[in-house]
Amino acid sequence: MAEMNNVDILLKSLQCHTDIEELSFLKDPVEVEETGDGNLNNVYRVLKKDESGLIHKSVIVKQALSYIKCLGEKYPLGVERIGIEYKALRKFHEYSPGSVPEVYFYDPNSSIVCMEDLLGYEVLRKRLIQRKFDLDIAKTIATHIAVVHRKSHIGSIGEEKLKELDAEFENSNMLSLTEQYIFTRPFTRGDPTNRCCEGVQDRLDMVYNDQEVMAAVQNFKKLFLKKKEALVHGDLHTGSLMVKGRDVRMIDIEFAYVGPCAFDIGLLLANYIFSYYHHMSIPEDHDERRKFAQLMIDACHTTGQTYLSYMTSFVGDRETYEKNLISEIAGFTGCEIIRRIIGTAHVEDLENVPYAEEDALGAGIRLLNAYQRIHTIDMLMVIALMLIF
Ligand code: ADP
Ligand code: SR1
Ligand code: MG
Ligand code: MG
Ligand code: MG
Repeated sequence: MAEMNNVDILLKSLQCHTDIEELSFLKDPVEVEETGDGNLNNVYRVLKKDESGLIHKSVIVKQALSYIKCLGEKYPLGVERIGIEYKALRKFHEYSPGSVPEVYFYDPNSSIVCMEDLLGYEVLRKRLIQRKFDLDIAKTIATHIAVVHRKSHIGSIGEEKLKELDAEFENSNMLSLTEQYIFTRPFTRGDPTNRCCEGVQDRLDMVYNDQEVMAAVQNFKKLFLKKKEALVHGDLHTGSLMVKGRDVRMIDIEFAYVGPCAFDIGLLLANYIFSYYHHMSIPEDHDERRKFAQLMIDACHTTGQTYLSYMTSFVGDRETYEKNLISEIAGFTGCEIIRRIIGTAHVEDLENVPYAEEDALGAGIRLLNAYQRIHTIDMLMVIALMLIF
């Protein structure tokens, strides 16, 4: 059960919005459960049960804290991000209806956003660990994000409109969080927020002594900060996707900003690759796990194919666009892989699975060494996973 004081604040805020149909049940007594499992925010389910004890009505309340939750109060973080998440939920819905939960209201005083409860949906990362996935899901995810990118792309809306979008989604706190925790601290030897398992500890020189890797990270940090291409999700890993059957929703859009499209796709591919190493590293159910690992390779191909089919129709020189995009995707994939292993924010797929982090680290290093000559998803996967035919 959540802390009383805070719950009172949340409920007070909710009481002001019972005119919204989906929130009218809040006039009656309700229960509050904490359901957040992320690195940054508190997430609550506010619910009313029926006579048989089943949830009858519910909503999700996400509350921004003024510090980085997973690191503690000594690491401040502005709460304005929750306002960005509210705007992004509305914008993503406008561009791609049904791709995100419906959002009900935003209260800047209590730093909360209230949205549809995706009850019955499961976080994709958990499903991948349980081997519950098929390529239609990969296709839907790639389509959701492609539609958002396409509808906000400089190539389709022009420079002036993109500037307006850039101002609307000015998200400097979160940009500097990503700049720090993806592109800087993990690549700084001895940074106090870094952590890694013993096996990786022995391999850290492979990152820090590799001049190409270190130069590539600088290049991708710059690209992340400077390239204004489209409205991007900004944290599109498999913990930011919820799935029920074939239905998929993107959640956790507090990092949204106008940036490079390849950043979203790079994060997504890196997280499919984590699942690949997860299953390849577990000896039990060997054949089934190998099959599932192959499905993760296919998911990366499907993502690339589906995404490109939405994007290449309006970009002019298709070949050049595609080559550049995939090279950028390779670089961002490499950065995400490495930071999840030696930075502060790890992933459940790899942690505590013997050799998974050591092996996946190699994939990140190879991608950052080779990104300039990676122009197809096929090449990206061959280099990342050292596939030999
Ligand atoms: P954080 O920014 O802290 O990572 P998230 O937005 O990712 O927070 O939410 C954390 C968790 O809360 C999710 O992994 C999911 O389990 C749950 N959650 C978030 N939004 C919803 C929603 N709309 N419906 C159901 N569960 C949700
Ligand atoms: C301190 S880094 C925390 C991480 O969690 C968020 O979900 C983002 O991925 C961020 O990089
Ligand atoms: Mg999250
Ligand atoms: Mg090298
Ligand atoms: Mg988040």
